Amino acid sequence: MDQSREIILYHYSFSPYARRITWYLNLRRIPFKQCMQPATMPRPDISSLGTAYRRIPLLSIGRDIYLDTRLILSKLETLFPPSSAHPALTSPSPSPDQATLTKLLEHWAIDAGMFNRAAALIPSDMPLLKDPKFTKDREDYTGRSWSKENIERARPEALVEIHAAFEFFEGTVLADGREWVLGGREGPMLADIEAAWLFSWLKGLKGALPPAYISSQQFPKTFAWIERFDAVVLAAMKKNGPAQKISGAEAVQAVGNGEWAEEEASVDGDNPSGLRKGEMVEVWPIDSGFSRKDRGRLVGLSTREVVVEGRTEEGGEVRIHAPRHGFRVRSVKEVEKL
Ligand SMILES: N[C@@H](CCC(=O)N[C@@H](CS)C(=O)NCC(=O)O)C(=O)O
Repeated sequence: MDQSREIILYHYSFSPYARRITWYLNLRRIPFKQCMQPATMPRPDISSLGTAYRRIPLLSIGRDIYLDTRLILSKLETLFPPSSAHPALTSPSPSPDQATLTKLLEHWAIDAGMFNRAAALIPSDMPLLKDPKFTKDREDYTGRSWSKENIERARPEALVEIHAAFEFFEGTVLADGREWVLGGREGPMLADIEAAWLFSWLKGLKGALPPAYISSQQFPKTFAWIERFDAVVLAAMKKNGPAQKISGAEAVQAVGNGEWAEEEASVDGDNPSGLRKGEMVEVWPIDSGFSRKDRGRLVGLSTREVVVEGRTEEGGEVRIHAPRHGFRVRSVKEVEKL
């Protein structure tokens, strides 16, 4: 690994979103280090990087910090083009159908509410959900009650949606007996990751899926695909060995002393908000975790990402990258007028 552009993943082991990234990095044999985080706030390792963002995971490459798995995956696709060292997970010339399905599966899993439905199936008697520290933290995060009654009330509707998701895979995506989402026999692609993270999480979460309603009996193709996928990922992880764990202090040092992962972006002069390079802005997610905002000078703005300047606790300059989709960017002047 290029020491000056080290990849560091900040996550906790049971985060299904983080698995999207650990799987991707392992399948493409891209080396990374991991800085393990507590399941609840505060997360001083992350705030010391100079961002207020609370969601997991977060990825730093050198001095660049990337928020949200959708942006992280698309950056990794660009920064690590396929090579013999880093095999591709997307075809070099995907058919329009393949590219469309991959993108739509991302929206389906994240924007269409599948993750929220899956999360509603976490069994209410799981030790974590009996821990008041955890439930209080998630109540602050989501703004809704995490009482046992509330969790149980949401379950039937969530089960129907998740059943429909299994039906969609069984009867449509995998209906012709294909091994992988895009067909072919070489192995899983990004399109598989875009959907498997939810299915694999639910399958492994004891008590989430009632066997009489959702199991390999009703959905043999879908369960076989999840098992195939999990086996390939596990084999890749075994082969690569565990990613080295580093402390928050080591991580902030590596970031502060690192190189930029990419050149400074520019601000699209025609952006409809009329934002200008160098002006102070606030950036925050609008789908969840919206109470924590990053404030900094605007460095880059396109239809795909917003980049702001930040500083680590030790004073090192960093750039914080967030996707435009699912995030809001506002001039501080505007925010202060409100
Ligand atoms: N759209 C975000 C969602 C990330 C997300 O919701 N992550 C969950 C963990 S799996 C989270 O941050 N939960 C609250 C927390 O851990 O503080 C992404 O794609 O990265």
